[in-house]
Amino acid sequence: MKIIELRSDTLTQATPEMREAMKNAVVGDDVYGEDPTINELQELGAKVLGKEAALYVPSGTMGNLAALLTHCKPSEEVMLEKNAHIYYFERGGMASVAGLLPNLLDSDNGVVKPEHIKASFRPIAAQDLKTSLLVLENTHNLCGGTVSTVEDMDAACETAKEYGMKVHVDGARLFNAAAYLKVSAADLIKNVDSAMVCLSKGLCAPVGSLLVGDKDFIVKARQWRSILGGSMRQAGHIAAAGMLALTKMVDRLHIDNENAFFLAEELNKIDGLYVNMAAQHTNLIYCNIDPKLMTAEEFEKKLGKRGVRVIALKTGMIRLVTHNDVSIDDIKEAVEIIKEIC
Ligand code: TLP
Repeated sequence: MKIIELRSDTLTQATPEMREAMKNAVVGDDVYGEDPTINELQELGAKVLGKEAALYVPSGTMGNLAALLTHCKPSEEVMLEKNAHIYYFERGGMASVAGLLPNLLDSDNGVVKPEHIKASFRPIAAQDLKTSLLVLENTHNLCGGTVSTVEDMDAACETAKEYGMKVHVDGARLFNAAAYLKVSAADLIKNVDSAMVCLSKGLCAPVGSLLVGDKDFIVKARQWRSILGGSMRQAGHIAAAGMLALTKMVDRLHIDNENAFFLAEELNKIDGLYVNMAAQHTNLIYCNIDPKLMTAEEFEKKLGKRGVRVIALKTGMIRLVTHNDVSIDDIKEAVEIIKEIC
């Protein structure tokens, strides 16, 4: 049976060019700073993202956690949107490993505005608590892959700085946001202190993320990466795929965003399914299912049996994600199967 994989862009397979590059990579021991491919990837990542330095980490989760540990001390507070991936999906690492208290913010569909920050800020004098960091997520996963603009990012940063907070961006899909807005990823994060971007999602590397910031931040984050068990020795083999992720795959992300828009419009034509098109910016589609039709879990199961893989990630909703391994024809085929099932 043919499989149309729409659960996540994390399921993308390395391209043939990446496989070749991984085989031929020149490598060394990265703990000694001697892996030339990792060094090259970090230099390129820093350049592309407009920061002084970059650190190659095994996963987005580790990149985010290393950033929290670097910016904050235990018992301090971190502001983040109430559906943030760090809060929702990262197994409570911010509390259990970093000892940090979350202060959950409201947002406009994942976009954190100055008023949301101001409404939740608790003055140090009242609470004897330091709020040291604001986390922004762009694109925002659970809010529908929604995008914060350059202006939104800058305004949030300005407010964070007024309150003495640093700013970290969970930019797992920052390049999808940049493609949607037709701006550079560097412009989106020019005023933040650190950002994590994933090479392993829409960019198709098998594994790996980059954490960027100033040199001092990256020196400290490197120590945290080591403590977290993320030093990877001859990981130049996978970093070689990361190089191609940055050089060859960024420019095609607009296709995934456009395919998702097409798919979302098609889903909206089916009775009992509903996608909020106002929030349909990038490659993640969150589709509401009328409970009279079936539950999201039933929908996931029924589609799965027909080879269309989706995921019931939120109550009453399924998520579908477009990426390099699903063509527009695959999407049209998936739509026909969805129609039949509904
Ligand atoms: N997201 C995954 C799942 O964990 C839900 C997905 O399929 O979307 N930040 C954001 C915004 C993410 O969406 C993810 C992964 C991460 C961080 C974590 O990245 P990894 O999986 O590399 O640790």
